[in-house]
Amino acid sequence: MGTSSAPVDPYHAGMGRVFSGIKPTGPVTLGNYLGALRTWVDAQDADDCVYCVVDLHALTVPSDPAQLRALTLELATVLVAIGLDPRRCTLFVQGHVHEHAELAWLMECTASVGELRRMTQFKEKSDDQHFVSAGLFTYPALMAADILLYDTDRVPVGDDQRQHLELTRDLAERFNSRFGATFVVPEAAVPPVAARVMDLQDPTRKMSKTEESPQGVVLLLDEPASIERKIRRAVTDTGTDVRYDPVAKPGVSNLLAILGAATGRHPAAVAEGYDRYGPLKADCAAAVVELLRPVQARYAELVADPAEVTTILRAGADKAQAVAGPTLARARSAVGLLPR
Ligand code: ATP
Ligand code: LTN
Repeated sequence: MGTSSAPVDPYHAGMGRVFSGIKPTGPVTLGNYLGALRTWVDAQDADDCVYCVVDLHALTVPSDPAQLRALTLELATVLVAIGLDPRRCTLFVQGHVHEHAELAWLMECTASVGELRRMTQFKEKSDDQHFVSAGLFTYPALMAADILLYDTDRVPVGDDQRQHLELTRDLAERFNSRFGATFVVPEAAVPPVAARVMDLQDPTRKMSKTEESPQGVVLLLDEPASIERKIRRAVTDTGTDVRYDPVAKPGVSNLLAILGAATGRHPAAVAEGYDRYGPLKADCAAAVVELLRPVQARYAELVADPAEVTTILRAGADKAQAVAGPTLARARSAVGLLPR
């Protein structure tokens, strides 16, 4: 349970609350799956989980309306295909629950320009762009709102989101100390293995769904032959020895981390079984293909009947709003907004 004495909503009683989100900015990658989504599925058994397709976040970078709609539905379908079960979690689209945008404003007024400027994701995504939206800059305030609306204890994310989680905690604590206990202060939950899956063509860069590097990025819905080809052609390092050393051997270590995550072993232990790159690549490709096979089969069933996912999202938005509404009301009242 959370660390503050904020009131707890009825869905939450007796269980920890888990919340996380993913942007509909492109096709889901193996990095998204191993670093975050797989842990979302596992958390459903023990905790009260709320998961969100964060479409408002996707608007922070230039996006095409028809494509955004299609990607949002496709992403929700993938989330059901990986095993998010609407009977055991709440799955919804951020833009369906207006409380997110509204609490984001209170968070923007809690955050300082200085702390937003220090966010490395903002620096990376704004570098070399001719148009940088104000939304890209205030993005972490919206992310904080997403999390705080649900009295969240734990946020399963990849390693790249640690800094945003630290900021979320700072904002919650600052708000609570200024206005009285309102929010639960959440913690990041980053997996021990594959928290940062790297690009197969440039293992010094994070594998990312918006990267223009099709050969370096394994997509969840890639055909088996394509997965095998991408992994076989992965850039490896000088020398021929196989050992887990992300600094000296980033390419090989990335493959060891992927194979380890796919087979439930530590990458250093995986390395002991190999003395050449070829067999490591072959086993890594085979393990990824097997890992994704059931997800792809379920996805094929679900796309045949899009109404099923739409229905899940509608019910999810209702459930989410039943929690978010009272939290927003608490925050509005705490800062002194006059009731209507
Ligand atoms: P974009 O390229 O648009 O920034 P992204 O894939 O980096 O997209 P999200 O879609 O919002 O970002 O990420 C969803 C989750 O996947 C987050 O928890 C993030 O930390 C995790 N994640 C993203 N990329 C990786 C990666 N390469 N390795 C591990 N986890 C990742
Ligand atoms: N900022 C995250 C996506 C995101 C998120 C969230 C993650 C938006 N809101 C709430 C966890 C909880 C990203 O860029 N990957």
